[in-house]
Amino acid sequence: MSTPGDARRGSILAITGGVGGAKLALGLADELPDSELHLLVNTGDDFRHLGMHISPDIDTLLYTLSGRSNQSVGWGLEGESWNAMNALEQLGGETWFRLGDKDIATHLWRTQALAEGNGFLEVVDSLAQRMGIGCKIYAMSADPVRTTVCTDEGELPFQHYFVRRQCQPAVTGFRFEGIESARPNPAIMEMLQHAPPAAVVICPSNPFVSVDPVLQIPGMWQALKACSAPVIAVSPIVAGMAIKGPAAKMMEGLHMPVSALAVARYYSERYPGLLSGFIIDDSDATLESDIRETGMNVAIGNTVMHSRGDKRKLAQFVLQMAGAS
Ligand code: FO1
Repeated sequence: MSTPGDARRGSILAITGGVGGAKLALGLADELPDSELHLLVNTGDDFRHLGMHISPDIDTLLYTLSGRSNQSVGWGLEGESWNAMNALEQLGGETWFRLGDKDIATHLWRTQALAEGNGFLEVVDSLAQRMGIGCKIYAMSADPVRTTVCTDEGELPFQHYFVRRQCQPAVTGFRFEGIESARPNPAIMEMLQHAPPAAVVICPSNPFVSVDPVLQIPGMWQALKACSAPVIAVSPIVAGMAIKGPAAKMMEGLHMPVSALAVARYYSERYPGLLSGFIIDDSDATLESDIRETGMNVAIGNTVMHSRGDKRKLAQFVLQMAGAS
């Protein structure tokens, strides 16, 4: 990994969900020494499926950071074969959630490790090590939190809304089952209290189903706010559209304007005083003064990450703002 630049004063804690957040995480991994990057990941999308424990956001990060992710869809592994799914289909089994043969190995390994009594946090750590990932990946909690999407057709478990129903039902809200009793990852609380990072970055992940489950673990956002680090978010909405996934559709369902400003206001109302900086895309430059009114600094740059170079440049931009905040 490359040498750190001028703006850096220590480690970075990045909060992320799946595909969108993993892009910036990869840029940060290219920029920072392994020991200085800590990734705090949503596990609200996890579910049990076909007898296996699936952790989509953790796996998206594992595959992205180990250079093996399927670049065209963002999740799963490159060069997959689908023999198990095809055979399952012939048996009349459930195939709406596409699990490639190699991906299944990850789920089998994790499910067995958990069944043998290993803790979830240790299992995540072990998988990262086995995949040769140097930076630290922290699940938000060892306790199960499961995102449920409230829709005009009733409540749906997250993957049923997202994959099985293709985000068709209109969203009316969200519930994070189990969150009241979930304990934050103790390593993160320890870090925030005794060795705070130089900055906390909220990746351009979905605010409602990727970032909220992490921040709403009891004590989590308060500990982030109380630590000395600036907290900087990158808008997942660019020019009134979500770069990836259903964030824009969800905002419409929640009767919110679809804009980076609405995301900034959402974070500042839900987590007062947490964010000190907000990064928006060049195409949203006219929103700057309204976002500043929420009390945050605003930085404007290219936040759309197509190439590896784009990811790295956005990471540099984030680190610059972190150094300046
Ligand atoms: N997303 C899909 O849209 N369709 C799928 O069939 C699918 C399978 C899948 C398998 C393993 C995995 O780790 C992720 C998978 N995803 C799939 C992505 C996943 O549902 C979402 O990326 C996240 O949960 C949202 O962040």
